[in-house]
Amino acid sequence: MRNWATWELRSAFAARMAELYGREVPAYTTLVEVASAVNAEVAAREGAAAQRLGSLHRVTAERHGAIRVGTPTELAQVARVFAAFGMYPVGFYDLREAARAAVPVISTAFRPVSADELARNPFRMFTSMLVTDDRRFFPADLQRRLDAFLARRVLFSPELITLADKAIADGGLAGEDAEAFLKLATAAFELSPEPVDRAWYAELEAVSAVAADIGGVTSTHINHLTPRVLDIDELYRRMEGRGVTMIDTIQGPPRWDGPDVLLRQTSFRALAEERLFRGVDGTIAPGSLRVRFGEVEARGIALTEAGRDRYDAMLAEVDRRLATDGGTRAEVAASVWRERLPATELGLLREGLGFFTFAATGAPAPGADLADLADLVESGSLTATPIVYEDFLPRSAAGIFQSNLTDDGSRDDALAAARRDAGWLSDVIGRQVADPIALYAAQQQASLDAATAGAR
Ligand code: OOG
Ligand code: NI
Repeated sequence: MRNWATWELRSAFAARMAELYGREVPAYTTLVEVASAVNAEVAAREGAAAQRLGSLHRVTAERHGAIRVGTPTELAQVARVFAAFGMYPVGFYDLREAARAAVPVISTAFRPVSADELARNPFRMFTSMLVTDDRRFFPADLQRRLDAFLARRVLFSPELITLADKAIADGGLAGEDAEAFLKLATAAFELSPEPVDRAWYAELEAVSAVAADIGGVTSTHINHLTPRVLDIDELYRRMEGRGVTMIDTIQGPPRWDGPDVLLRQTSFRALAEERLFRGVDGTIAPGSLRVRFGEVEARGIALTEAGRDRYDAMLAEVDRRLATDGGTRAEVAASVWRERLPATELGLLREGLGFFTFAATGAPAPGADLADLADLVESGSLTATPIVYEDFLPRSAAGIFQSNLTDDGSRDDALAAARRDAGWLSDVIGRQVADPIALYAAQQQASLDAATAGAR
């Protein structure tokens, strides 16, 4: 009987999610076709330069998924399932105020954390949880009924959780258990044929379409699965050329002549899906819901804390100029970037804005003075390879949520917010939610220690 290592389970899970989502949302298949074609063309045209942030093989196979759960209990359970796949919580995203529309959730991303595991398979899952006790969205009576509804449902069966715990304890699973685990884990994110209670769904939808999607039904589902593409502007044009209407912007950094940093994302609303609805008199009738979407992303260099501060300041400057001078966001952003961000990797390194891994070239290190890494790279003693950004951006995530909603819902800012932070989330999950910047910094430092070990 074959043994499945954690990463093999993760790869198989990613493949099964793709198969499931492709069956449920056919536009996804179009998106993957177009993304693969663009990737192959960019790699053929630009060669090694195109693959500086990941091989064509990795980039073309790479996906992130998004799911949404309702309660701390559900989040703790899904965290065990993801831990069995070697995916751990990284980053805390509070989307409640990041969007104009009512998005009453906080999120984290479950992903591999070590460079080795990321190289084997980087599958990650953006996971959002409803904040039902946030009065800005849910009055007390609605919260009480919502909590009761959520407490009655079971998203993750006891068999699934038992197998997850076994995989965590043993660092993988043997043949039959692996098959059963993969099957149950995939099925947990399949769209359920169970009829939707029309009145309940509508009541939540009046507050927030996201709340209805999460708390208006008795199951969860994969919301989207996102391929990675090397040229997102080209992909955007080609999808529109195929008659798919994309949201009106690409979220995140603009297109510009310097290095790709962080994350650029765009999306389109998927088609309405047939669902059954139960009316107040108990009769079942067909209808449709339009909650899922297609998304695609291009990944760039991970930024240091200073780099993120620069990024945030540039975003604010873009907003300021747009408000005072007008123009299109893409143009204004590109000029702010040209003014304020170094246009080369070496420039990012010199200003301490980006993360890199270093390797010794064999050339003698000049005086082993490591104070100025950029000088050592420039003189050829060290090579610096950028570290790819593996995480998400709160403003982009909020923008993606929002641009795929038809109704803004309501949020009353005069009422009390519920307090949430990374520590709260860590307590719920029973595991420290990692700080993305600390992970990149540790990776950079480890490479530097190895590269300079001989020089000291
Ligand atoms: C998640 C929205 C955010 C991303 O990649 O930032 C997102 C959701 O819709 O559940 O997908
Ligand atoms: Ni996404």
